[in-house]
Amino acid sequence: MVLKIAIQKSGRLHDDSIQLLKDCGIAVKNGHNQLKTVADNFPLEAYFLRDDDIPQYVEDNVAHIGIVGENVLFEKNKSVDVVEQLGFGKCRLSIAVQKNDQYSDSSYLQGKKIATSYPELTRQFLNVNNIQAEIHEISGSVELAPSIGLADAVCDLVSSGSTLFMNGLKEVQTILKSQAVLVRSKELESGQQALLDQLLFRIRAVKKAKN
Ligand code: PRT
Ligand code: ZN
Repeated sequence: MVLKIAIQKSGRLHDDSIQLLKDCGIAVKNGHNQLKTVADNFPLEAYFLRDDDIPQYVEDNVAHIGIVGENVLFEKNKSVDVVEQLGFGKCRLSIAVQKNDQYSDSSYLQGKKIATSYPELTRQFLNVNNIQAEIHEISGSVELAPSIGLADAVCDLVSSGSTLFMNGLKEVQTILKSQAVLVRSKELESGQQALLDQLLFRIRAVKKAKN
């Protein structure tokens, strides 16, 4: 019996994910040159994937559990259970406009064009607020869109805000606060659930020790 975990291969969640396992006493070699690896001292196998693919792998029970940002999880809307918020990878998904624009509330966006890598979450926000706006999906360099005339506003991830600032944008409304979470397949067998319970016990102890 082995518990398979999906972890980001490289990027903002990778190091903290590996460190969390390490703090739990589980040694996983980092996956920069490998796509999967077996832990030394816990029946755990790690798969290193793009974060965007992690919800699907877990929904399909190819990976039993995974670590992914809530932003990606909610955008993808896959059928998995959130087991625990992990306290790292914190950021927010926010609307930003050019720094001289006068944004009072979301009605500003009526009829405008919004560039984002998060079309579903943006659409939900617009629907809830009864705004008709055009969503322009792009996969990277979203912050550039207003200055090159591609969009009037962006909906993008922010942590320090310096990327927005450097691109002449200002954050005007947060639509989602996000952090990394541990997710679980809905199809775990009892043996895997028992391993997850052991892992979770350790994760909670680690979190407690840090507070
Ligand atoms: O290759 P792969 O698809 O796995 O990685 P990726 O490039 O899609 O994601 P990556 O590694 O950039 O981010 C992984 C996850 O980290 C995200 O899905 C979030 O859950 C979380 N996270 C936390 C962030 C940030 N903070 C963050 N600041 N993801 C992206 N950013 C971006 C932000 O959009 C801005 O462009 O980082 C830039 C710098 O942010 P500022 O505000 O500090 O300037
Ligand atoms: Zn990604």
